[in-house]
Amino acid sequence: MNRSRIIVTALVAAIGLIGCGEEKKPEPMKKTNVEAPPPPATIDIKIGHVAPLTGGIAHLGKDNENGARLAIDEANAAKIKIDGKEAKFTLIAEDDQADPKVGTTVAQKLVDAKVAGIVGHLNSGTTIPASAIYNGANPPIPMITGSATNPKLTEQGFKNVFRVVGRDDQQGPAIASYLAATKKPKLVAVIDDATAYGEGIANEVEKTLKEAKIKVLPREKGTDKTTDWKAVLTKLKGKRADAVFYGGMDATGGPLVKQGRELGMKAVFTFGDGACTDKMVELAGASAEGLLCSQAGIPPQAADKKFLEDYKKKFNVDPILYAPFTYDAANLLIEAMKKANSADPAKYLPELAKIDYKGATGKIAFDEKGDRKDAEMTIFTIKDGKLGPIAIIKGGQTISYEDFIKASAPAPAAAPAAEAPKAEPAKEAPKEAAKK
Ligand code: ABU
Repeated sequence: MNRSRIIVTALVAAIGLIGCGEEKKPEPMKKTNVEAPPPPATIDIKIGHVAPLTGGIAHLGKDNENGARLAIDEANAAKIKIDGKEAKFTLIAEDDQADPKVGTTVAQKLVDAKVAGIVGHLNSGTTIPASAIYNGANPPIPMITGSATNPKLTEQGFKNVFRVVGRDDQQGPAIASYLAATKKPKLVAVIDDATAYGEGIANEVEKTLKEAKIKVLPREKGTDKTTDWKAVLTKLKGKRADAVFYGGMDATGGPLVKQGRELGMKAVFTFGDGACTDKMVELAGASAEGLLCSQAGIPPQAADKKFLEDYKKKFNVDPILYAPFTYDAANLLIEAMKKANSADPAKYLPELAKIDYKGATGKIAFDEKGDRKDAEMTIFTIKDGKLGPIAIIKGGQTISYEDFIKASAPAPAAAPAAEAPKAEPAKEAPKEAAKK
């Protein structure tokens, strides 16, 4: 292309561009009276959670805390309205170290922080003294434990105290009766860790065994820190007990069964809920095989499927023991606030007392003492290195775990049930199992 043709082509292109591209001046912003809507009014609601987050049973404390945290996070995502305002829930998680003194200090701290409700504590030994602090607040602060099983908690007459698991005067008879019916021991050794929980459940077990005319050796004791049981076990080995019941937690129960087997004891080792976890396998290895234990509710794997999925997604682990129950406890507080349309403890407490709620652990309603009506008890064993449920006791009736799952609708997440011991399971727990 020669020079003049290039110039002509460029001019035509430029004229074309001017013709096609109408230059529009930006219109000046029109003034309008429409302004951005104000952010919704919010109401900040603090809920306390207390459990041991340090020490030998910190894994159980975290399990409890996770359950409550999931409920709080879900409530925030749901943008619940209370008194016309969007509720912003905050979980204040405290560590009571499973120590009754620390428990009351932490309880006072939460009262001073003006929490609207409490999920906790984990241990009976901390929950009972802490409940007096929450009861003494003005107004009393509603508290729901998802794990403390000593009956004394709800026998104090405090109207602000609730429990979503069963009690040890249900659990003790349930595990003792199952042991008696399936293993038929003639002589049983009973050990406890000298805590409110450990001593209390051991007393209930001993009472039930004696009522069944089974001999019980004089009580042996440790503490909630004992991990060397050799002196106690050596003494018991000489007595040739057919079974050993230990009232205490898994951190001390694991070493107990391990050392018992190392000493050559053939007795059936039996535990309550504090030592009815997978941690027993971790701590005792093959020595844990065949042990019997109980939990004061449905097993975690039988909880609502959506809860189990959401829990796994959020924390990347499965619940260990009572996380489904602390999840329900937090949701119960929130539900009562919704019903009262208020987070004022004085206003929502009456709604909590009369609540009828379908939770991840089933239907929940409280009796006049604040205990869960019709709480289930579950019996477990360890088979092939896995803790699995074998029987459910409810309303004095014992049914196999398979039958319980079949009868539950909608079907919960299936968990492989461990094989029941060969002897006939108890058809009915003794009177105490149904007593409240
Ligand atoms: N229920 C077993 C562990 C908690 C307690 O001290 O009651």
